[in-house]
Amino acid sequence: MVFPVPEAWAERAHMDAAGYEAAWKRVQADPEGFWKEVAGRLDWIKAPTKIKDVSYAKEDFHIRWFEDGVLNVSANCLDRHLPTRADDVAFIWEGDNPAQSRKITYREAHEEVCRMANVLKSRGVAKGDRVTIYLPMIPEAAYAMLACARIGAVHSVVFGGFSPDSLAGRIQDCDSRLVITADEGLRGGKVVPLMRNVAAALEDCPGVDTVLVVSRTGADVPMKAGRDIPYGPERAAAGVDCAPEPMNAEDPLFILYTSGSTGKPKGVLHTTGGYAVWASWTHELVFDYRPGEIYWCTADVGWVTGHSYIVYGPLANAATSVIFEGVPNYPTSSRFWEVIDKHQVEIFYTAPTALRALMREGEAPVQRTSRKSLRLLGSVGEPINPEAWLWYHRVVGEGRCPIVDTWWQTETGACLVSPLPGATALKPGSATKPLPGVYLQLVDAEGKVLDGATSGNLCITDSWPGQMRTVYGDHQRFFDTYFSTYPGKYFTGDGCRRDEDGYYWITGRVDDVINVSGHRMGTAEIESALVGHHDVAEAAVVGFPHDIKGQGIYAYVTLKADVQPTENLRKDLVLWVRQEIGPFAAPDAIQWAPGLPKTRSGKIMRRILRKVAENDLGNLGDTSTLADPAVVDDLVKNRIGR
Ligand code: 6R9
Repeated sequence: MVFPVPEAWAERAHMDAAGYEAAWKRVQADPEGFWKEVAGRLDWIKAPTKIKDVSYAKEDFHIRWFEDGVLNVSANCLDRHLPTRADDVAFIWEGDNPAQSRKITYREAHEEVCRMANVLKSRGVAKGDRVTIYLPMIPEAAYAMLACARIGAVHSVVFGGFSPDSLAGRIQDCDSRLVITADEGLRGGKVVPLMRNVAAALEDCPGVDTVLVVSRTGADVPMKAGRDIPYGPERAAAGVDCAPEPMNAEDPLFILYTSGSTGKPKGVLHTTGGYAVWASWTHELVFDYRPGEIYWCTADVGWVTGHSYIVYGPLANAATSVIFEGVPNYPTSSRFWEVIDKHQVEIFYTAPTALRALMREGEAPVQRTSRKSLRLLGSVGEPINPEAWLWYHRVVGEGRCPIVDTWWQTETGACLVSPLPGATALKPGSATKPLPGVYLQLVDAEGKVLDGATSGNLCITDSWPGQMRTVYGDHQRFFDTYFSTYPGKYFTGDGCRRDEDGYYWITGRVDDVINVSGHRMGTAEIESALVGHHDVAEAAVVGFPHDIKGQGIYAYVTLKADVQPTENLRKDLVLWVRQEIGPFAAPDAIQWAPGLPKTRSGKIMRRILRKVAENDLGNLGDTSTLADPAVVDDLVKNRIGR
């Protein structure tokens, strides 16, 4: 099934089909000239003359873009729009409670960012310092990011759903001295005890000397004298101007922690010039954005999608960007569509998991709204199944809105593979084609390059400006994780099919990363939480297909010898993981496993565990190399059916 480019889109688009072909030709013929021109979309204090300097080779590994350029990202997102667009709306904030919403102009956003930047400076934050941001979806979250960018501090936003332990680990890893949080958050009518979590986290973070506490609910939360400072009075006393710090293109902009297949989360580090160019260019191309259009990305700023497509990309393009505090099904499952009508949203960008959950409620909650303002729909975070795609297209978009299914990662900074609404015919479930200058390759397990219509592991053979530059504090881990599996290439960790038309279909992770409701998690993290419980001897976690979440979490748990498996213990373990990592990491199924299938060298055979969890029992493969093949029979017999 193919949906051709609507004529009206081809006519208005920044890049139509011919433009896409032409851009590919130019970037191949003259990459330096091409990227120099793309970089020209930003305001540079000193324009770059050195454009690209990259080697993926082990001996000479480095990635540098625009390296002699100087700019400030906050000035690009705010100051440069003031002469002509000061009264345009930068943010529309829609509260969890539908009665609360607010518009913030570029003039106001600039002032708020300057105030917060001045508060940070007055508290001793200097260029290069790390600041941890643990805020709900309120405008202050965007102000905090931009305030850091303004003074050259490196922000690390931690999603408000993370537990005190997870927060503490992230604060320690990047050595933040200052944390910005709120008294409480509000989501789906429930309170999120942010300040309480921070206080608990800081028991293990002696390096933090200052916590700025934004008032969201006004609740009376415990404040430690000398350390915890209400932001309100500081803001009121701060100056409304703060000169943006000139930053080198390769100076760090932010760190964002993400899960990998092994060990603790990695601090993905993005730098200033390349990231800003990539977020802004892709936001304009993929959403065919023009200033004045109302644009809503439903992500949380705690994830990369919120960084690139709520804050940096849209603001660099003088967009009106909606910040939504709530959830799709509160107060009712019409909420998304009501917000679209209320603010006349034209471009709407969300995750397949939300669509699948809303689909389950039927068409009525959608049909009672108008949605006439919508022109373009987007999807991100996980593969979108054709059924959900078609529902999104037919019911939400009433058949008139193209869908951009955007594939990318925290590591890639912003979109790499996506349709362009005026250029690309759509196939439901396919992220379609790479953006100009993104060189995809499929390889087999041995690294052999696969041509034509085929399936394989997705690699990228050359750099793009928005590529991450290092794992904070562990450059070796950066190389080992992404560039050592297939030497000379960036390995994405995703499996992918390419069809006869050269369209790409991402099939999901091929490593031990699972994607649960668009939340990316390492199975190792959940295992280590489980093993931290005093009754657990060993645990292995795998994903299984889940109708709404995309993937669910299936945990095999071996208890200590003297512990009885009970229903209470099962509940206790679910609660334990929620507390250790966050509610989104709670296992969907826990199977008591007297033994785990291991090779004679002691390696857990996850392939078998995955098959059992998927109920693909006819297909367990060779179990003869197991130390004790009998454990498999027990696993199959006691499998949790869902
Ligand atoms: C932006 C973001 C990255 C992983 C990625 C892939 C999956 C994201 C997708 C998609 C299929 C899409 N993913 N977008 N899979 N189609 N359109 O989600 O970043 O949280 O780092 O996750 O998400 O598996 O490798 P991140």
